[in-house]
Amino acid sequence: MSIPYVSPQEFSAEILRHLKHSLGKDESHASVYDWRMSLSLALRDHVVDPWFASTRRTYEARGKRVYYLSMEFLIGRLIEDVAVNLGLDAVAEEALSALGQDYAAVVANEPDAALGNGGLGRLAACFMDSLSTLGIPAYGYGIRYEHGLFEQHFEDGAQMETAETWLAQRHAWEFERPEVSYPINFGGHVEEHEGKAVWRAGETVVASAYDTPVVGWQAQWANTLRLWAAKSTTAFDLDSFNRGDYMAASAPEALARTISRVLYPDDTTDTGKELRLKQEYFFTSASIQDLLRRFLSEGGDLRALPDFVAIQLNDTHPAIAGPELVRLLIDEHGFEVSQAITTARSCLAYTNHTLLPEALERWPEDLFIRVLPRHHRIIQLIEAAHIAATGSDIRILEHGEVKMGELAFIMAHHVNGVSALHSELVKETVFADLHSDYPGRIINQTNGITPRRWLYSCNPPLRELINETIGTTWPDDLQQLDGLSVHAKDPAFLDKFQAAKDANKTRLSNWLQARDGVSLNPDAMFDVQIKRIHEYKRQLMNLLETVALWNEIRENPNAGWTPRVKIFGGKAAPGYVVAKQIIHLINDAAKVINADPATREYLQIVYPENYNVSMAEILIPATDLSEQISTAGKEASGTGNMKFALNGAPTIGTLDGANVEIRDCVGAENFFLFGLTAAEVTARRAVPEYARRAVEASPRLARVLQQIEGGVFSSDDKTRYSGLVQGLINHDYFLVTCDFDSYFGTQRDVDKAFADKQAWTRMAALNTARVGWFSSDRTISGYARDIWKTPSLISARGS
Ligand code: 26Q
Repeated sequence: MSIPYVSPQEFSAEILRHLKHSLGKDESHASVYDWRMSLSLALRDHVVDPWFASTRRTYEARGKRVYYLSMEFLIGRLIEDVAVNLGLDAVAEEALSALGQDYAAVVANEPDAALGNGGLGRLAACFMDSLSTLGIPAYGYGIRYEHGLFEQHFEDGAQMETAETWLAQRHAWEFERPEVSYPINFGGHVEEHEGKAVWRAGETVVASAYDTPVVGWQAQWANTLRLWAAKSTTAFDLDSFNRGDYMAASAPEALARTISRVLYPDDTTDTGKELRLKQEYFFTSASIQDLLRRFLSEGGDLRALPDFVAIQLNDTHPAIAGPELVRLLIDEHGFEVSQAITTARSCLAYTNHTLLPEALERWPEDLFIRVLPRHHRIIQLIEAAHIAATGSDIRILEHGEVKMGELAFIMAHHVNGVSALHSELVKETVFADLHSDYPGRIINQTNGITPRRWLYSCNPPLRELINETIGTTWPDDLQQLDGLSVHAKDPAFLDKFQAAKDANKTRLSNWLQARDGVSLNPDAMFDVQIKRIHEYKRQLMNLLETVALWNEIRENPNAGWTPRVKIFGGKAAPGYVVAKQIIHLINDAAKVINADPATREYLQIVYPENYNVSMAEILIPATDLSEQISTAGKEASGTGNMKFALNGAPTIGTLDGANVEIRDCVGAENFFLFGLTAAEVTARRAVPEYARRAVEASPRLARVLQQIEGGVFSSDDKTRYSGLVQGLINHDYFLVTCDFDSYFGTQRDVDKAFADKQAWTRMAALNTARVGWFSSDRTISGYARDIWKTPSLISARGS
């Protein structure tokens, strides 16, 4: 499959045809929305042929398909993504300009598809891109949330949340499939008839499919992202309506729809919520029913299912897939229990994304029995088989809870961590016992990012420089960036590299000026920390360092300070009180520090509201310094860290997650390392009063804490932060106090390094050159090779 050439003139005509026939508008009355929809539909037309061809080829190959089950797909915008993969990016821009439209404005009109919280959801989106680029037959399965992640704004510095409404406008990329639907049962009870279990459900909703084609690089392949929406089984109740009871008439529909209404905004666990469990079962059951229907319709024998079906569980959220598949094999297809369990396990693999023990999903057993009585019984059978096979002490059902991590592990043929360090810690900590029960089951697949979105399309100046330096075939073979290394000695190349960075900094400054009326000093170092707000990610430590720096600049204004803009971005879970205090404190500190004439030249704090994927695409290319400062052992991998390095921003960071591997690739001399190691963190926690001692040992830190506690940044409410500060001194589980001095000192090394312009640019360029390994194409090749055993169906790529 190759992409047929389309001229800008032809493409203009296609856009106009959609404007007229799909939008019902003529040119003189068209709004930006109308142009955006017409452009999207014109692009979508070009995806259909590669999509059909891929489906046909998959069918003819009679091979294995991958099913990626994820509660989250954090997609962002799609216009540029699709245009770039179709090779129509320049054509689309020219076509719209010829129609008198501002291409950038039309692209920016698209709302982000924010069907995810953060790293896990964005990883799923990058994986979909790579699966298509590599030509691996795959379906992504998830939920078509009516409301994605909430929108954030600040009121007097405090986070406020409002509902996100991406579906208020038509979604241009999807195809509704009303004919593809499945009943999903909940509740009721289980009856036994002659040794056969029959589940009499209490309630049934319908899962209805919406398909979005996902086209890969150069349109060589396209897979499907199938998202499920919940609908009612009962038709509209006309009797109630005729009686005038309008509420009752629409009640069943409203009740059913709540299941796919909103994404849970917590990115650890928000335990015990019945609706969350229903969401998990809803999309998992629909997906399993769908893949079984496809398999059987192709004439498959279910005993051979594992040769044709690879199901990947994105964390434990779809862990009910194990019991659901076992249930269907036993209750509907006559399998014996042990045969059903073995078959299901051979299909399933599980990716773990967290070590925080409190973040492992557990459900109260009584709630679980109420919602999924048949599955509870199946889990007992799975647990019994596990104990019989291993003699293990580990239980799935324990202390009145259903432990989803243990369930996912026991029902998977492989379990993987997401960075080298994380996978080792998975073996040593959360799953140590299961690791010895099932040696060899845990493996590593270090995360990656798609270079199409995270370099090619978000960073045009650097993309063009790379094209002219090493040619244009790097986007699906990112290790080619290595070819830039030799140029990192060439002052002319470095000048161009710096010019690209400066252009991106200007673009960011203009965007911020237009959006928020904020001006940035373009000569300052742009120091960026963007990610969900979490205590373990330590935005608070970054803020403490900022205040300490402010103090020192005030005391010694003529010491030749390196100007910095500290940029923060990210949302806190609405119920996470400490994270919200941290946001408030950053905004309060920004107000005071930004208003200080004595330091204004050297230090500025910026916290744009509502950080999302589209904002990341503007911030990352403009970044000079990447903040990856989590407590060692807590960040499973990180993927933002990879995006920054790829776009030429050196990291200041701890030995945590994929930072370790990034540092190995870029070289220790091109990475600003500080802080305790994971082993030292564990040891330090055993020291009594470690936080208090650390504060006493650091006058610089003690002073900052006194200022915050004393109300220097909260003159309207002097005690606002006393709880936050006392929490640090008395508990500080994430060792902010212990790493503070090391962090502050390393930041001063960064200041010095940044002052030597050419040396800095060289370091930045070497970061870009040496992180090609972090392409999600490499990650997906690893999953395909080690877990799924699926070949590429693109002839040129056979893996
Ligand atoms: C679970 C139950 C109930 C409610 C919410 C949740 C929930 C939702 C989202 C739990 C976790 C998440 C998301 C976790 C996440 O994004 N983890 C990140 O995954 C990345 C991809 O592997 C890693 O790079 C990050 O290190 C990890 O934090």
